[in-house]
Amino acid sequence: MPGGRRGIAWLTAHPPPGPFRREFWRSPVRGPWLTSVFGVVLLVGITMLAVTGLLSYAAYDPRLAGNDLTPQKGVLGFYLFDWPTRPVWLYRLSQAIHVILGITLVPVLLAKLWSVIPKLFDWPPARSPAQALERVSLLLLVGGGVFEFVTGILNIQLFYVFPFFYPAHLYGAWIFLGAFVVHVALKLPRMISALRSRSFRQELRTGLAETRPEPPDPDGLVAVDPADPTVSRRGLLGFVGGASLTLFGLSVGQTIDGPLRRTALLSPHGREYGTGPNDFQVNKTAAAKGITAREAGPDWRLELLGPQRMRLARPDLLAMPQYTYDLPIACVEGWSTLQRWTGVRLADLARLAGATPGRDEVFVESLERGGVFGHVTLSARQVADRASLLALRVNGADLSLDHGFPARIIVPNAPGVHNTKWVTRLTFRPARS
Ligand SMILES: Nc1nc2c(c(=O)[nH]1)N[C@H]1C(S)=C(S)[C@@H](COP(=O)(O)O)O[C@H]1N2
Ligand SMILES: [Mo]
Repeated sequence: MPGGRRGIAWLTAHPPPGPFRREFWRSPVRGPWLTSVFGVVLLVGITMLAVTGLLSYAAYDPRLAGNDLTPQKGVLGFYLFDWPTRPVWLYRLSQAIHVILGITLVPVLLAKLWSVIPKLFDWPPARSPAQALERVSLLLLVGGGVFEFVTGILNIQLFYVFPFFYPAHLYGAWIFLGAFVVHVALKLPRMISALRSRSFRQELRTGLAETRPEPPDPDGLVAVDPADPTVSRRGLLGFVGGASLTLFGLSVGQTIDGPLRRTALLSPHGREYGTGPNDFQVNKTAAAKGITAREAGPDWRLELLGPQRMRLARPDLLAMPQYTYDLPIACVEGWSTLQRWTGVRLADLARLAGATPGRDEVFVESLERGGVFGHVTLSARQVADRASLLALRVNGADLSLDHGFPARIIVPNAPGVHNTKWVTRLTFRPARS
């Protein structure tokens, strides 16, 4: 085998058999226009996934002690800000978009990968340093993208059995986004010209019999020896769009209260949550967390720590002014529900402990020992909001044990995981910033 430039020429002329030969890829619909249609959908969709994903990370406010599920995040936290409590539906909407759009885009992602698969078998593997670099960046792009979709979907399907989900999904996101930005910058002009090369509406009017390959392209997506079409571009777009719509239809119900919720067949959670006013989605049951009716019974006390210390029984809390608000529980997994909560204001409890609402944050601890969900720090702003409650009742009834009896946190616009159940201690302390 000759070396140097002649070697590359020789390699180019002698690809191994199978997918490394351009004649292997014969689909007559593969081409820059088709790839660009999937590409533009992913460009918009993945941008929305990135924004909502980073917002979700901000909503966790990992700067507050104990909230950081991604230790050593370092510079990745550069953009964090004091997460607001209003509008109360913001996290619910943003996380629903993140999860449901992510599920909906899966067919588009697969179609896009299918449409460019000949590039995976480019031969020779590295023609020049520049081309080698581009291929490595594509590896990060495809690998990172697939990794983000797979970890995200595993998490919502399997709850948190995947212990390093948060750091993996966060670090993966930044690697993927880096490759994504480079890829978009490199390909945007080509995408635009490819989209202009054919009329979308015309394509939707073109049936199988009139389907012809796109003209040969420098990227080598178009087949050199196309087979007879077995599907039109319209048919393929319809199939991918239909698959996306189906996934959307089977998952969007998890954000809707009422009978439509039953349409969320892709939601893996059980559908028996409780009875009467407490009949709504449970994240982790008391049994799953080892919370017994006894420790949540009459001997339960709420410990308040601050400049003052005190212990309150549930009747003491019920004797305080009670407030009722309609607030959502919006889980990072994408499901959400709006319920009517009644309880005491965190600001009132702060004053009882001698703390100052608006200045002091609170560290919340649950009867649940260990794990990442048994405690949370709520910011001074969250403590001060008039709708931030230590809830005792829901929809006019006592909380069920599964929903956090005797008392749980409900904070407007907070991620579900910050609405700690089975609260046993509140420690008010000055916020650091
Ligand atoms: N102590 C404790 N509180 C918790 C959890 C938990 O596992 N343990 N799960 C959290 C999560 S992830 C969510 S989404 C909400 C769900 O509340 P629900 O089960 O009452 O619907 O509770 C939060 N509070
Ligand atoms: Mo959650």
